[in-house]
Amino acid sequence: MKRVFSGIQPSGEIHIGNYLGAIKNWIALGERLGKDAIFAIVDYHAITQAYDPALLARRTFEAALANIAAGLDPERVILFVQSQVPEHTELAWVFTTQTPVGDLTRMTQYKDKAARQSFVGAGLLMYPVLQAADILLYKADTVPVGEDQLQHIELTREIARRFNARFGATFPEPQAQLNKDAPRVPGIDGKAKMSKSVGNTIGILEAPDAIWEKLRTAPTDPARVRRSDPGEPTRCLIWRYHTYFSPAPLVREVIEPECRRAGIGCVECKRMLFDSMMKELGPIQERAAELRARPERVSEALEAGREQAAAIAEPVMEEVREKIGLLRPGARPWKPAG
Ligand code: AQP
Repeated sequence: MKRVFSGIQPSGEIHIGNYLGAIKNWIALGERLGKDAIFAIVDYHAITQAYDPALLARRTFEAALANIAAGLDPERVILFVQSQVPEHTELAWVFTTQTPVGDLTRMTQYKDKAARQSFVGAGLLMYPVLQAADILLYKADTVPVGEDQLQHIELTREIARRFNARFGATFPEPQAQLNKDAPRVPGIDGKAKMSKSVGNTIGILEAPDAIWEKLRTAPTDPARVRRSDPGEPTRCLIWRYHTYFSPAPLVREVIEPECRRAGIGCVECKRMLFDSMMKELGPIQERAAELRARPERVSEALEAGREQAAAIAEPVMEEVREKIGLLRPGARPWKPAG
């Protein structure tokens, strides 16, 4: 692994699915790779779905703030805003010319999101092409993501392969890297993947009262109708969340056996989960409050990140412009006769 790239959309509040599935992994990779760990708040992706322009800048800033509060150190890694490095969209255009439309219409995320929207913009279809550009612009070989993104990373590999075959070796074929403990965090509805656009999230910066209210009303094992009914933890959303936040011995030695013999009720089990969750989220929320009081720390970090990202992206884009045969400024496409 030489260089990693990953992104997060500012399409709503950063939730525990993003945190467990992606951000925790980013933090660990940042500690190992330093400035070869590159992360972007991908705002051009967020506008592929219905959004409020009055909120986008704030959400973008908040997403950066949440990542830093969660432990991503912008002095160690590169953290920046996608739209501030225009080569992302430029490379995406080049890649659209190399991507069969059929490859895009079969993407599961496109089909799911298109089914939920009354207006389906072409941007939603092109989303994975922009994602390929995000990754390949930095010649990243590793992409730490949640399971929902695996299909997109496979497409990125195909785009790299096709480009290299036509224009000469340029891009690596990147590999996805999953956080094996939480590749697909279920939503608080207990049905779909936790997703900002579905509205089934627990935000990492959400107020503790609001988090408790969501846990309190969340579904549990349907077999436990009365307090005295024994449960099967592996069927229960709350048990799954315990595996993410509670110490393994507590899950193994208390939660699982006590649920099976109806020794604890669901509300008690949810209380224990809430305590474990707040142990992890509490310090993140405190750091977020400190950053809100000194927002210049976030804007300065993003500005430094923009410069560092641009320094990598610009020469790669120039290499692409030359390889695909564009007329470069001041150049002549033939040698003078004689
Ligand atoms: N539920 C999840 N479990 C594990 N990982 C997840 N990720 C998202 N949801 C889960 C991972 O978080 C990273 C950033 O995701 P994103 O915000 O860029 O896009 P997304 O996957 O489309 O996330 P959402 O919340 O579902 O956003 P919307 O609803 O706006 O599309 C990615 O690595 C993702 O895999």
